[in-house]
Amino acid sequence: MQLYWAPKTRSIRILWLLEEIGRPYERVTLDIRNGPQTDPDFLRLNPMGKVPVLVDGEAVVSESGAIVAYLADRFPEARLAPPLGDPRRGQYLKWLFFSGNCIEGAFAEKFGNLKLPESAAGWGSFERVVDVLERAVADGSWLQGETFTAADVMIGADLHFGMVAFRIIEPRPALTAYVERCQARPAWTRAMAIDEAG
Ligand SMILES: N[C@@H](CCC(=O)N[C@@H](CS)C(=O)NCC(=O)O)C(=O)O
Repeated sequence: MQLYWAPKTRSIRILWLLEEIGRPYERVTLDIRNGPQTDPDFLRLNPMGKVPVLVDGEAVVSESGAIVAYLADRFPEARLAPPLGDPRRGQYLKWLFFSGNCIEGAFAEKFGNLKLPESAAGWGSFERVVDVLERAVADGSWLQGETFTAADVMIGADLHFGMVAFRIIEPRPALTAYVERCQARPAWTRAMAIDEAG
């Protein structure tokens, strides 16, 4: 299993998840400042020319939400996803998709200082997304109660970007505490060390 990745990018989601899973994987580091993501060989893996990409035998997966979903199902022994048929899977999938469908848009709105009609923007507004996230973690546990899942990897990494890396989300006690819970996980520490070294 190979992870094509670059330091200080959305690849941290997959690094963190792979460290949670604890199965062997190989890292293929791309220096995206120098353009290897536009090489034809890489574009065959991801025509978007973006990292992360996971190659697992014949399976080639891009888009971090899809990679996270794939890996959590691929290694059920890691217990990072409710199994098929479990009603908790509904909320689990909601949070996986919330990252790409709502948080990415909200962050773009903030970075680009955009103002779109809330009823037309799929994420409503930056404030609405942050309010929903705050309520989701307000009880001091994970998104699905006492059980840490791969959805926490997606949302936790996004909140890290928003609150720590880019500081576009003002600190709020519940969000800060949630990010700290994520950062306290040994797998997060290992992933960050790899990211720093990369
Ligand atoms: N929707 C993609 C976004 C991936 C993405 O934008 N990756 C950036 C780094 S964070 C990248 O590879 N940029 C290189 C480029 O666009 O040339 C995902 O969630 O995986």
